[in-house]
Parts: sequence; C-alpha cells; structure tokens
Amino acid sequence: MIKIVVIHGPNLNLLGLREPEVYGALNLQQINDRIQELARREGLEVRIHQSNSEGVIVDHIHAALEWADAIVINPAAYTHTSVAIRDAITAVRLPTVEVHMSNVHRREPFRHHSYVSPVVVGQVVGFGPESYTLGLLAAKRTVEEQRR
Ligand code: CA2
Repeated sequence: MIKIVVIHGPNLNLLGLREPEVYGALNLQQINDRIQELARREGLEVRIHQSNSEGVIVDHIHAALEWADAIVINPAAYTHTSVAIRDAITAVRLPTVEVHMSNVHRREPFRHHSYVSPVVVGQVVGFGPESYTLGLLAAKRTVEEQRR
C-alpha cells in the first residue's frame, strides 16, 4: 500500500474561521476528511499533520523518511521564507508535491516565489481544498511510476 504524509503549515488550523473569500468555507477537519475519503477510495494510507512551527514541520518531514513513500505539503507562509523546509525536503529525497489552495501567482508579489518548488516534483495551486486531493493523486502517480 502506498503511504503518504500530508503536512499543513502555519495558520491553516484557522481555515473556515477567517478569510473564507480567499481560502473557502471548509475547516481543516473537513479538508482532512476529504483527503482520507479519497485515500480510502484510492487504497492509500495517509497520515496528516498540521503545525504552526517551522522546526516541527522539519521534524515531520524527517519522520516521513521512516514511514512514507511520498509527501504532500502546503508550507503556507513558510513557502516564501523557509530554507530549512526546502533543505529537509531535499535531505529526505522523498517525492514531494507542493500544494496551495489559493492561486499564489494571482496574489501579492511576495507570494510568487517559493523556496520549495525547485525541490519538489510539482505544484498544485489555486483549486481551493481540491488542491490537496489533486496533490494526493499526483503523489500516488509519482510513487507508482517510481515502482515500475
Ligand atoms: O494558498 C495557500 O494554500 C497558501 O499556502 C496559504 C498561506 C499563504 O501564506 C500562502 O501564500 C498561500 C496562508 C495560510 C493561512 O491560512 C489562513 C486560514 C484562515 C484564516 C487566515 C489564514
């Protein structure tokens, strides 16, 4: 069975409570339920983490090495600032898909640059909560390709 770790970055625990016009009305639990529902349908095992702390996110990436075949990550604001998260992804060498609910390229210029994107398989941006499910399918396909 393909095993995938999903990591949500800072402030995503506030989903559904603030800024629904940008990030939608679903809360994080509802998004996680959708991820797990898709995982069941696709025969994937998925573990999900959220942290507001850069170091804890780095620890989750390291821990993925012990268990997962791939990572799906929304580093949130750390996308635009974190060399530590980029280095962790590079170090574990697990196929990683970067996701963003909003289309970061239609937003403020500081959101156009990602430290993470050069070290991931690909990005899914702009599809709201569905960015996560699309990202999960992309991660699954990448692992299947690797195994062929
Ligand atoms: O579009 C995305 O998924 C982002 O990763 C979300 C980040 C933002 O910094 C990135 O540029 C794009 C922000 C997540 C904050 O989530 C909130 C949710 C509800 C209320 C306030 C913030």
